[in-house]
Amino acid sequence: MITLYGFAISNYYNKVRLVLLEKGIEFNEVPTVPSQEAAILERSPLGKIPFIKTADGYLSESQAIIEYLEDVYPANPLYPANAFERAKVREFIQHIELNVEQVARRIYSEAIFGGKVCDEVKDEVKTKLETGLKGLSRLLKLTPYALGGQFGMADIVAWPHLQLVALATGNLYGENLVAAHIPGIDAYIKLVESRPHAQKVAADRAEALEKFFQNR
Ligand SMILES: N[C@@H](CCC(=O)N[C@@H](CS)C(=O)NCC(=O)O)C(=O)O
Repeated sequence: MITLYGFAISNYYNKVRLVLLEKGIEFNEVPTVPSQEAAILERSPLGKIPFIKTADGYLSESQAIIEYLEDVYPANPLYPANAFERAKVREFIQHIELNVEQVARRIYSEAIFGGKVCDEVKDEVKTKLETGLKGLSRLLKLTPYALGGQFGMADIVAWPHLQLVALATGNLYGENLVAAHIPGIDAYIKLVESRPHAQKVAADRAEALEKFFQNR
């Protein structure tokens, strides 16, 4: 049985959790916060979440995890059967994480958690994020799912990341940069959230966020 470590306010945790739910894989969850403690660093080399425990050992990095899950549990496939289409999904995921989510991550401390980010970083992130989002809009099809008519890995990755980037940019710049560069994104998010597993992940995220902000 797979054990998933992390917490429900994390977009990367929710990406892995949604894969587990959509594929119908049985799993346990162990609430875990990122940490530099030796016991966590042995399982996830930078102390980040999510990570999983498998029959063969621990595995970190959400993309490595979901690829592993797809390989080991082929039922309910979330990647297309065709090799080129599969590569296009991976191209999309790489792009959204490298050029959109990881760029936006630098402003979360102020945009979401009430910390402070210097103006230089805010300006740099905005420029890079606009470039990343323009690129993303060239890959996105929204017909009606991210890359075509079939729900799959591209949606599982786009859904948590784009919502967070939309929230963060709206809060910090007074403009939701995701909506500004990707027309139709709100309807797409609603479409993904019409799926029962996404609804569960969204409800658990809302509850975890409420608790997180109450306890600060
Ligand atoms: N590339 C990693 C990113 C995971 C990540 O950034 N997790 C955050 C929580 S959303 C974390 O653990 N942050 C703590 C830290 O950066 O030290 C993945 O795909 O799993």
